[in-house]
Amino acid sequence: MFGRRRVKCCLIGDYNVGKTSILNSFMDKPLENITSTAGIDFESKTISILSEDVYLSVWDTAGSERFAPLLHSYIRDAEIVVIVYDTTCRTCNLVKWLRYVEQHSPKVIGILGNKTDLTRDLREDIDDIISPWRRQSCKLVYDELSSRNSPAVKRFFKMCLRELLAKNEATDTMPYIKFGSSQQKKRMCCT
Ligand SMILES: Nc1nc2c(ncn2[C@@H]2O[C@H](COP(=O)(O)OP(=O)(O)OP(=O)(O)O)[C@@H](O)[C@H]2O)c(=O)[nH]1
Ligand SMILES: [Mg+2]
Repeated sequence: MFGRRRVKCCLIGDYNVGKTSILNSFMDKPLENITSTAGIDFESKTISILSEDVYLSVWDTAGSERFAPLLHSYIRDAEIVVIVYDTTCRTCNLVKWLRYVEQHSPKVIGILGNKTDLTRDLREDIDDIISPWRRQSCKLVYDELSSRNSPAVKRFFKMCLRELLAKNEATDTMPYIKFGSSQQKKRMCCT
């Protein structure tokens, strides 16, 4: 019998920063006509990393304030939480999101600036903003890209996974699921 590691990753961040676009890009799905997320959605696929197959489920949350009460229950058991922000916008509440994620102590926090195909604005401030979180026990993975660049999006998720797997104690306690089809997908809507 074969088994593979199961990892949950949550995408969070302000409304309209591109979380769904990032997820679609990761899944090789179209980026046109994406509508604002209502509630929670997830996609999953198996990724080969450090010579093993990892079953990664990526949960896409709604940035709209009215869905904020839902977030806690989805982030609670996520080993990776990725905060997406818009590189063209100075008011993406990065600190607010970092504080929020901190309460849940994920093993890896990803900070992903999106929309680099447009003019950047926030870049110079990022190091100052995230440096206090670098001193914490969780791993911080930071990058900037455009959701239009699917290889870069995939590299970012792999980087997060690699950091997670590198944490020995984390890998020891991760639950396993039975080997199934190479790609699985399920949707939920909590509106
Ligand atoms: N130029 C550009 N536009 C992008 C990029 N990523 C997303 N967008 C656009 O930004 C808008 C919002 O994208 P979404 O993926 O729906 O953003 P979201 O964070 O999921 O939004 P909510 O679900 O409402 O929280 C859409 O019009 C996208 O086409 C990018 O990398 N470059
Ligand atoms: Mg969305």
